[in-house]
Amino acid sequence: MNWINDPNGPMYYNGIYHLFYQYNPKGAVWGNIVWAHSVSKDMVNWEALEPAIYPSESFDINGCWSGSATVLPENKPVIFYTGIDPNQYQVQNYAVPENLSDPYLRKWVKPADNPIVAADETMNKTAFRDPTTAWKIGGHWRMVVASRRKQRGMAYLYRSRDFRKWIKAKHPLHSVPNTGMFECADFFPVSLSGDTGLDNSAFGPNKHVLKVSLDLTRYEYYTIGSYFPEARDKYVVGKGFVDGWNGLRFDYGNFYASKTFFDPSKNRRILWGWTNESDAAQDDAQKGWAGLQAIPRKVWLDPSGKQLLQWPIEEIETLRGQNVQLSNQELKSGEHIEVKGITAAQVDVDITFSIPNLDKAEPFDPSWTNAQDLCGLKGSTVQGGVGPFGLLTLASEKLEEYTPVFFRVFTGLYKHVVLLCSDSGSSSLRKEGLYKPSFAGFVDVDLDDTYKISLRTLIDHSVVESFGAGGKTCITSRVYPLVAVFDDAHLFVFNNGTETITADVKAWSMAKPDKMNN
Ligand code: DQQ
Repeated sequence: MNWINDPNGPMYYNGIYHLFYQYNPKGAVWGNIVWAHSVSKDMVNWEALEPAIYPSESFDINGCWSGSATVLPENKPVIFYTGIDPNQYQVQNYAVPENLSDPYLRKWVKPADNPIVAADETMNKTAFRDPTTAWKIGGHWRMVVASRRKQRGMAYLYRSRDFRKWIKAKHPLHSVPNTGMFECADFFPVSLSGDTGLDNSAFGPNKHVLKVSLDLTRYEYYTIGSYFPEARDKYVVGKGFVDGWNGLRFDYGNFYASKTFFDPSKNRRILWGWTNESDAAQDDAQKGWAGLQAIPRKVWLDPSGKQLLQWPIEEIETLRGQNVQLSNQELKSGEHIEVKGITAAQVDVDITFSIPNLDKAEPFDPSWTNAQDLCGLKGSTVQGGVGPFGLLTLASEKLEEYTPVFFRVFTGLYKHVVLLCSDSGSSSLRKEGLYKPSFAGFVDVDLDDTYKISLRTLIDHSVVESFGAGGKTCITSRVYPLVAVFDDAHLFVFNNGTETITADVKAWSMAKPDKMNN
């Protein structure tokens, strides 16, 4: 029930995954914010516990906002979070488990030396929040707090020797003009090769990622670069990365305030993100809940070094049931073919499309810099040469409603340009009260080498989460069909390009998760 937003303090501790999240115990709108708490052994089946952190002291009396967990080397977790004080100022607090031998860490205490960090006179006291997981290099711990200075996004850096007394570094870790407020900064190392994750304190031959959520545009972007802890403690964005609102995104759809953590049990880095509703506040009040956490994703560096890759955690496959396959399925121009025998409202689909001939791809106009605008212009029914081809998810039998997830291939100056769209324009017959954007992102693949491209989509009633080209471009959409629900939802593969495409489709009905111990 009720409202949830940002994932907070994800961590793994003694065999249990913990996820906290911003939660309103009193309704399905944002407000009265506490840290709700859920625990799991596999990040699929969860047990909801009592809220772990809620307003109780002067330093958080007006709200317990977002933050992160750090598991100290002696295996002791500490939470950092933002408290809203009696002046509505944002201060950074810490909390520790009351009893380390409680396997669920239900109760958290806020030591008396809180707050540990407050904005000084040069800073914006009402725009200073969301402390990161801390990392230690040499004798010093570090953490970042997100902020702004006028319209410059700021990632302030703090250092501590004892984890209690935190001092602001002379220079911020990073700052960017004209982005507006940074929220929920996340800073972490990635291995140069392979998909193994690194602990936040790992330092060596690796790269670092800085992600910020932009309050103004309500989406996030990340850059990959180098971190120099010994040289002014600076993060330097790598060559070729766009450092601003037009940068690379974890997700080109409805996905915000995300946060990663290192999972030492499987040596991987996991990404959590909040998916807001796209219906109206009165709909949320009526259904009694709003917001969800997207399926956790493993994240690592693409071998090219030019971007990250993401993939739904392997544990999600434990929900797979009935499986159907279409092998080498030809899709001629204008065809749509149903994937029958699965529960199309709750399904995991994995497809590889083969493109026999790229010659007929439409020319790419270099003025098309905005993927979402391009998808709005060239929707799933606008015939192209190579594509649009892909999936019609949550479709009614006669296609009065459908959410297409599809590729379109263009001929660019040097190589083919690939667009992935998740278009909610036709997702619902409902005319009013829904936000129906045509989310899209470009996919950095070399089709000229492979003539193949893959698409994995996880569908769950109102959620469509898509991973293009092995997790290079990801898009999450929220849609609210009226007809294509439960057993009346269908799944099709389609091709509206002039060129024939073939598809290898695997689809699995997905079961509902259970409580943690069942
Ligand atoms: N949500 C929290 C803030 C954060 C924002 C408040 C991002 O701490 O900046 O609920 O969605």
